Amino acid sequence: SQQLARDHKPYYITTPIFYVNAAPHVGHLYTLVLTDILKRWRVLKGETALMCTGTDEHGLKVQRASAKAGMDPQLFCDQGAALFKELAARALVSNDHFVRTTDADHKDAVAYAWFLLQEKGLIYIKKHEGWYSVADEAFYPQSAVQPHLDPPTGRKIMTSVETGSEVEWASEENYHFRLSHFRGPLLQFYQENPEWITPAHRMKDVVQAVESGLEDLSISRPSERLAWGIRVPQDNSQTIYVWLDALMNYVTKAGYPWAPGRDHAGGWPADCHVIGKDIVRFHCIYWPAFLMALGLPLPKRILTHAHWTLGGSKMSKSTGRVVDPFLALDRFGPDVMRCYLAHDGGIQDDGNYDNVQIIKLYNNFLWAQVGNLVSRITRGKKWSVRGAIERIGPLPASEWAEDQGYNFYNTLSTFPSSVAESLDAHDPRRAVRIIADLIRSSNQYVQNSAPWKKILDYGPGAPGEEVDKIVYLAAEALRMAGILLQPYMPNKAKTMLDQLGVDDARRTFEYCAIGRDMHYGTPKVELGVKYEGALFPPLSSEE
Ligand code: ME8
Repeated sequence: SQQLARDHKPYYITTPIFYVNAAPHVGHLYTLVLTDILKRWRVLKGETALMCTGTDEHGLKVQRASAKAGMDPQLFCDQGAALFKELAARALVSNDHFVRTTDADHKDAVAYAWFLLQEKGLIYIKKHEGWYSVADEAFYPQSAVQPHLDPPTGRKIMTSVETGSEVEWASEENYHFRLSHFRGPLLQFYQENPEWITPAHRMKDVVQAVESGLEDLSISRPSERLAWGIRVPQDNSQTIYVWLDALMNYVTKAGYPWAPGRDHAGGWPADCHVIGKDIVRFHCIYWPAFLMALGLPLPKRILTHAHWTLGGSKMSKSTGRVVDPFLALDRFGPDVMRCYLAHDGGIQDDGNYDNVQIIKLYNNFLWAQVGNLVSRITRGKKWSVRGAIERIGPLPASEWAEDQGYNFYNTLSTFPSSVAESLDAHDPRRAVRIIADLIRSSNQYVQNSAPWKKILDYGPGAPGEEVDKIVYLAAEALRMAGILLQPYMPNKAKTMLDQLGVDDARRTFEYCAIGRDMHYGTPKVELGVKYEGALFPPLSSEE
């Protein structure tokens, strides 16, 4: 099995680790859900997949938040981490790891990396002067800041041009990383891997930033300013920069520093880092440079998504314009929320969060389309899915050529591969829209072929071949859509497949083709499994 672990690296996907300075909001939930959908997609395809999420607990931002709360920083972080853990669980996120930067194994990994960078002569001490943003936990050069009048207080402050957050002047001695050494190797890497960043247009800004020159990076702060963090090994007067500390989380749970021969077992290199577009610089410039410096392979893909806005401006903890994800999960349930976030959330462009749109998606798609088709097909009194399968069996494509269902048959046969293509291209939004379209076409097909008008009474449950064929195709559409909806709505898709009587062992992507499963059709309810009402009951009038 050790040989196996070496040869078959598991698929490894990550979210950013979230700051614990404030409670989670819907933006964090979105990243968690996107990442989980992509992980579950790999599992659906029969791969071994690992997902890591967690919390970023060090740095000035958290230090100040805990002081403001009048709490011991570790207790403050314990509370924050518990909230993010709970969020993941409530949203049915199947993360395998939850990494905290205050974990002992993480601190060891960071200390080891520091030691290695020092050994390689890539760290040196120098006086640093510049602007620091606590909100962004980043240094900015003079050219990247501007004066700003803070309207609520009337104070004149300096802010970052890029993010608008306040910066403060820092003049201190600290350790620097020779980031400038990596300009050439980074540019070469981008050139050889033009699809490394998804969507592709975000690659351009990165290349431009690196081309315009890279300054060495300050990677520590004096401990009297930043006490809450990992101390520089053998120099207690300095604390490691929170982003160097945080980025290392991705290798910590993959087992870094790994024993020789065990490097693949934990999943490194990551197959995909999912991040928001706000932290591209850290993941697409600093992180690959650190990894090159450490002699580690680079992640294979950085999926950068756009933001959720609320009434037009970015949902963000620092502005307080946020939607509480726990309330949203309570109100709509995890499956509906996951579906909404994937369907309306932006990868390319920002999406605006709106309860009215959630209700529309529910009414127009989940209730009117999915729920309706499931109940039409599985609860039809004059036919049965099982009966249709038994009587007509796996009809080859040629059998449909003369049939009115021919077009729909063709749509249905190409549908799984187009969903797969989108998910392989890290586009859960496009994939769920393809599934929604297919369900709509299925309802249309049933509506147009009106099986209820074609019933020939051949005795109980034998409505005639024409009806059997319609029921069979519609059931196949539901079965395949149900299989593909599992990454999006794990619980609802399960109920849907239960209602169709699909065997638990036949719910992987392998079975997602017409005629691949001839065993289903006896709803589990007939086997004694009870349901609580409809799959998607109508919303109460209040909604
Ligand atoms: O940046 N819309 O943590 P963070 C969509 N600790 N996604 C959003 C969002 C919004 N309005 N707001 C936040 C950090 N996010 C660092 C990361 S990783 C080594 C360290 C999501 O708590 C998005 O994924 O500020 C964004 O990148 C992340 O939350 C930032 O979370």
